[in-house]
Amino acid sequence: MFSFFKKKPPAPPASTPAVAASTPSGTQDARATAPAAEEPPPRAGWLDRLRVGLRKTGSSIAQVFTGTQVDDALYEELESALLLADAGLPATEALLADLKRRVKETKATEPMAVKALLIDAITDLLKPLERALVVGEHTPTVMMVVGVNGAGKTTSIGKLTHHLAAGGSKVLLAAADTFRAAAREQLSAWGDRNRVDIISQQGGDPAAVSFDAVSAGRARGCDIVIADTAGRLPTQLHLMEELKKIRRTIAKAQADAPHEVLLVVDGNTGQNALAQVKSFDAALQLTGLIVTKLDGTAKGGVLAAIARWCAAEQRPLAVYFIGVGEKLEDLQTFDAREFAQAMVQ
Ligand SMILES: Nc1nc2c(ncn2[C@@H]2O[C@H](COP(=O)(O)OP(=O)(O)OP(=O)(O)O)[C@@H](O)[C@H]2O)c(=O)[nH]1
Ligand SMILES: [Mg+2]
Repeated sequence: MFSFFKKKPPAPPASTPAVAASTPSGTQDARATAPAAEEPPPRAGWLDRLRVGLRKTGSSIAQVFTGTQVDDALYEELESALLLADAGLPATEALLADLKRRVKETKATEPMAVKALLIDAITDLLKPLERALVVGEHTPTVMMVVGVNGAGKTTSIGKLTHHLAAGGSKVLLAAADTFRAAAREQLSAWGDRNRVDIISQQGGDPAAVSFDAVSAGRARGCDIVIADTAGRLPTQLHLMEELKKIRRTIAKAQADAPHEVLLVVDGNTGQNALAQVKSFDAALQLTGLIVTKLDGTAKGGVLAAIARWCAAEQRPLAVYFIGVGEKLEDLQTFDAREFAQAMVQ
């Protein structure tokens, strides 16, 4: 069973080996050490929504296995279905090679058996992305949330804040999208729903707001500070430069922060999502992702593309959460096998 996030005590002094935040969250050991992890939200309804969301991809991949033969035609159809699902060429090629190896090893001859092996192959590809968000190691844990306009940053922060507050964490939000009044109001609305404080400043400098929020978070003994940033700026300003400045300024308020730089990507944007991962990572050294809108027309394969890129580039990014709707409970932890099953159906 999944915890929504993992609570850890503060990191031990430098002399003892630190319990790495990168400890694989999937291990029993790691999960067992989460003392006050919140009761996880029900997953069944969520999985159905993900299945429905990915149905287009799922049914077209499932279609490949409805025949009676495992032959070249089947592999060709699968290649097309994966490419259509936004998996991209490198991930598609890697999955096909891995699948053929598994088929050979198990001597599978039935298409349905090959379909099960494909689920295994996709699961293994996606597994490195599956990691719980760690909170509690730093006081406060500082997160910076970035992403293009409309990706779902503010909504995801609202949902995440709800879960963190419900789990007993004291959260402070920084409205670092200072250019639009609506952005502050939107974040405030989520803040009110969750009874958390917000630092905002109309028309102020986003980096200054972030600095104030981290300083206030330290002074007030907050567990978590989350900075919501803009996805688009007035044209004369360069988004990446502004975000880099926020990152640098946060580090001035707390030396080891931000502890998490989360990119929110819209699951419907296909291969463009991978392009966003690359450019935001190059500018900001991401730690993880939240993939939203997987309840819509998303095809899901882009997670395979991202996983493949992370492996090739040795960038151990996590997919901490996925969004499957607009309601509070529609943010869920990412489970590689569940996702692979929903993709293939
Ligand atoms: N269906 C669905 N809609 C979502 C999801 N996440 C966010 N949205 C919707 O996407 C729209 C944009 O979300 P925001 O949270 O405002 O996006 P943002 O990244 O903060 O946008 P900017 O601040 O303009 O850069 C809103 O209408 C949200 O309700 C999701 O998982 N599923
Ligand atoms: Mg926003």
